[in-house]
Amino acid sequence: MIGDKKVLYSGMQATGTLTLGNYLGALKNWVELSDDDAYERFYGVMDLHSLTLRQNPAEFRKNARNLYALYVAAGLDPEKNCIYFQSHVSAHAELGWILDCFTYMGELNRMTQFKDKAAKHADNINAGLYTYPVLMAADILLYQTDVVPVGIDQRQHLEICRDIALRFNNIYGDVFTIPEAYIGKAGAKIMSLQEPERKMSKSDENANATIYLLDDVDTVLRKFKRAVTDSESEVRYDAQTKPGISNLIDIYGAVTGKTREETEREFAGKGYGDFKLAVGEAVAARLRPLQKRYQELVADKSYIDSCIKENDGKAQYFAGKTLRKVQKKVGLTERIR
Ligand code: AQP
Repeated sequence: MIGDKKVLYSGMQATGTLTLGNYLGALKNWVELSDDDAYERFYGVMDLHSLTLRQNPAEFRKNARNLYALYVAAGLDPEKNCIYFQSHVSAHAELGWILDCFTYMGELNRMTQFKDKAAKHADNINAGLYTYPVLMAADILLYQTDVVPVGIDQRQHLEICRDIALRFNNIYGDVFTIPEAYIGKAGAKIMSLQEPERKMSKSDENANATIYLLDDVDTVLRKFKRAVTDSESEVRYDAQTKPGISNLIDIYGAVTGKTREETEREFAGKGYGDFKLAVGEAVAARLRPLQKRYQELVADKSYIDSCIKENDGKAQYFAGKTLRKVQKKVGLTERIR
């Protein structure tokens, strides 16, 4: 809590362009909560996390700023939501180290995302990739967060964050708020359009598998047209036997607000071609205003600069408060000012 408000915290890695999965699983929910005065809201551009993969410095810097602009373009007002760069608040790295010392290797060995990413990047299995969940715990705990809106794939990381916080509190008293995950009703796990058993991912090598938020209308329609389905022709939800069509039903539902049953009724007697076109059009219509606003924002460097400056200070203030408390609790020597 901050004052009488609950704290909401989330973020995304500043790697590549966001996908429809990132949008429906996380960003859309942030926007829906962004006018709710019951919450104090912090959203990080998680650039330190991105360093677990080797980055081209110039491209990386550009991607991180573009991600900031995308948050705003999607509807997060930077005057009401503290949007900031993780690397501008040194407390993240400092608390990350302290929490490393309260996390067991046995716990980290169980993290499925580490196993997946290590398999994908066998030539660069670095220590940062391994301790990623601890830095993520620091991100969340620094702000005394109550609620973390994320997609289902982050549930395990949130569990370890809670375990670390509870362990720390058991030793030192009530230092951290114990956060809860907020997983949206629709779109919590959007699957690849080409391999619907796998989640849609920024780093998928097959561009047809992923809808990027900045894809133009024709590209969106083409990718949905090519989406892998099954040999039947009935638009019916069954994640086991019809994962491709079920994923499209979920995407359609997340964008239009329709339930699975409503979608099945709407497309009863129609073929997959009609359905894929309708999903593509609904997604493209949702992305159009976001893309227009994004283009305006990237052209307005001074506006984004002023938001960064303002919000960095706010994040540093709240994060610094928690960090000082932790440093004192563990017995680090106080600074002489
Ligand atoms: N397919 C998805 N469906 C629903 N939610 C998703 N998220 C990611 N993919 C899906 C949610 O997006 C948020 C940001 O994730 P991140 O940037 O921290 O990285 P990630 O989870 O590793 O995302 P990607 O797109 O899959 O990147 P790569 O390819 O680098 O692994 C999180 O809330 C996540 O749940």
